[in-house]
Amino acid sequence: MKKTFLATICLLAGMNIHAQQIDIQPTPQQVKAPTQSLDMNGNYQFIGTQEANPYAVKSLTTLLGTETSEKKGLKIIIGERSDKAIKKYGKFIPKQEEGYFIRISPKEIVLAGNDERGTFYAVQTLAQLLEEGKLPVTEITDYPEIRFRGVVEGFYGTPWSHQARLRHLKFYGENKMNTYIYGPKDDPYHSSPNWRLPYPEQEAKQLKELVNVAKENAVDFVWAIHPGKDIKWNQEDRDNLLNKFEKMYELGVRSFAVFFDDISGEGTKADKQAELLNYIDEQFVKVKKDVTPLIMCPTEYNKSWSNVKGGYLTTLGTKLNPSIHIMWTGDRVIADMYEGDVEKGGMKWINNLIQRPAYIWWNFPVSDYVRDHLLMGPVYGNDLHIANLMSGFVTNPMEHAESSLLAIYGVASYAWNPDVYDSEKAWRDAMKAILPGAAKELEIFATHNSDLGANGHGY
Ligand code: LTM
Repeated sequence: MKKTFLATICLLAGMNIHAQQIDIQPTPQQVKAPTQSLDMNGNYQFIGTQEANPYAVKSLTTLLGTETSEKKGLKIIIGERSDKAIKKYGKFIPKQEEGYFIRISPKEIVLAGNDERGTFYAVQTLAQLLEEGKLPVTEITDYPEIRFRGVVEGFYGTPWSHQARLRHLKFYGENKMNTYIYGPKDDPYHSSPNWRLPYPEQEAKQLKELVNVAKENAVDFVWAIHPGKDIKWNQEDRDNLLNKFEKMYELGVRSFAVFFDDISGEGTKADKQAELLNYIDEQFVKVKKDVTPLIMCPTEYNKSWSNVKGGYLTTLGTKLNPSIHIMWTGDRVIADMYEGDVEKGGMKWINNLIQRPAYIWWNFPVSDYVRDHLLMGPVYGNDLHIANLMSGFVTNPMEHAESSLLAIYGVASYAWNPDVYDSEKAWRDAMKAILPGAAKELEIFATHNSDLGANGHGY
């Protein structure tokens, strides 16, 4: 009798007693087990869309269509903590940057971000929850463990095509990655000989489009320069560097990096590098106000290439302004991260020297040192409990953009919620997400393209 009564109520409210299973990528921090699901019948009234992050609203209307009626239909409330529409849900929203709260009930759907990115991510989660016109009745509280998560296009070889980059930026947004660092070694305008020159018109136009698409997908487009092969430590080259940054700023870039990896000679001097970076920080980043903190890649970017007695890393640690991030690839060029200790190695070793949490440049699945192999195996090897020891985690991919998506999916999953990261599951889920019509075939292909073979880095 009770069951029939409940079923009738549920039917009237558009609910089903059978709940969907919740399987979200990356795994959220907290999910209330759903007991029912809700039929999305297409009648909605949107509340808060005027104030909410416009890219989150756009993503919501792409998913559900536009509002059907102002006063009727299921209420969908969207916005940030400070918005009028969201105020009363404030106590449920996590305080972490990019965090969000979702409530799905027969009365209303709430998509509440702690900030603009949080709202965007709430919509990405909603998109994954919606299956065959149904949503689970649930509540989700979520936020990332690692502040900066993404990709550094930093390999040797053919830089990715414009189309590939556009596809990637959308993929990063969907998978809650917030960073794309542009630094292909073989772009002559990123590195020598042309780092001092502005991009030709066609390339500049494409970069501008990438910046805009990154913005739409909640991704910081970080433009990196690699000047160390022939930089002169004089005012002329300081001006050259700032002029180039100004040109990139005009294209819309608001995040910058300076790489000093893989160079020799004059350019490798730590005190000169620190002086230049601090100069850019004070004359450009702080003056502009809307530019994010600088990221730098040191010359001694891994332990095996570091000479502690020579003082390179200590100099950076003491001299570089504290807001500047320092990248690190681990104990070797190609390595996995672990806690370690101040004496022997690992995260604690490097953080102690540079006096800040390292920003990890993870050299997987980059294949520029094993060019006859594709690296499509699962993402594993990094410690699951060291999120607090790093400021960012970005993966250096293969020059093959599409084939790199498998690993990038795994990194997105790891960097959002490493404590519960499941390497094999992320790998299989990635195949379903990337090639839904041929996931089995992709698994066979990827299984046979997982081994690096013998390589100089011993990875
Ligand atoms: O890893 C760093 C910081 N720099 C270079 C990368 O450009 C390159 O892709 C990787 C892998 O070969 N190794 C490097 O030394």
